[in-house]
Amino acid sequence: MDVTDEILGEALKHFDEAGIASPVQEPGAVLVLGLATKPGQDLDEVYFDGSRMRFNGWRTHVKPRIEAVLAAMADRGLEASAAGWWGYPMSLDIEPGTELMHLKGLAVTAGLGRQGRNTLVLHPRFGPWWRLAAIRTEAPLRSTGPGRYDRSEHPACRDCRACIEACPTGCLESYRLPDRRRCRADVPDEPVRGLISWCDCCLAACPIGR
Ligand code: B12
Repeated sequence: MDVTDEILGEALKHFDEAGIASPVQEPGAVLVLGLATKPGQDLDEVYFDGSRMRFNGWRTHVKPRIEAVLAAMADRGLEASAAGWWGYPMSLDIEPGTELMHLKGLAVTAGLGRQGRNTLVLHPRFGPWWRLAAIRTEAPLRSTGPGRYDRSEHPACRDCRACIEACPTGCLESYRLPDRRRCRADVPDEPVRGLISWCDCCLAACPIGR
């Protein structure tokens, strides 16, 4: 068992899915982690502290898992850090000039799934009902996937347009969401109570992982 298998084994003690996208940075790799949405594990749970939105679900369910994986990597002498807050990179968190980490592309690169028409990465078992997080490391870990961002059509979506038809605002095009402000899940830069309405219509319509 090499260091890549050991790290993946550690990650899978805490997450439902794990893979490595490499080489996406030189030197090193990105450990891509997936957590399925389950009853009692609502990663979308948010609450408001004044006008600030707090991602309580992510804090409760993802943060301790990320910390456990980081600790296991540190025990092996591997330098690593969570991408963005607790593995969730948002444009709000990244340094000026730094590119936003595209978790969906990384998950595809790591071989964990492929993007569907709803733009989400469809997992063979969970379908769109899983969330992604990432850990950057300089350790030379072995890639678990094709090592490139495959943008070919998802076979399961070829004859299916269920997500496009289910979108209540019509903002979803095949494999693209050209204007995110029209998506009901859009989060304004300065969240204010009442503005957020999570919408899972394009997930609920997907026949994969039901
Ligand atoms: C910004 C953002 C949003 C925006 C914009 C969404 C979007 N589609 O871009 C808004 C607020 C609308 C949003 C909504 C949601 N989001 Co969001 N979001 C993000 C964030 C922060 C960045 C996404 C990004 O980079 N978008 C940029 C665009 C350009 O990327 P793209 O959609 O993949 O576009 C590519 C494809 O179109 C591809 N392409 C073009 N043509 C073709 C053709 C084919 C055949 C193929 C295969 C590909 C392809 O090329 C484009 C460029 O690479 C990520 C976290 C992260 N840092 O990655 C989460 C993330 C993508 N969101 C996620 C989720 C779950 C959601 C919601 C379900 C939330 C909710 N409960 O409502 C909805 C789903 C809406 C939807 N159908 O996308 C998850 C997705 C997990 C998964 N299974 O894939 C992520 C990864 C967050 C996480 N930590 O898990 N989100």
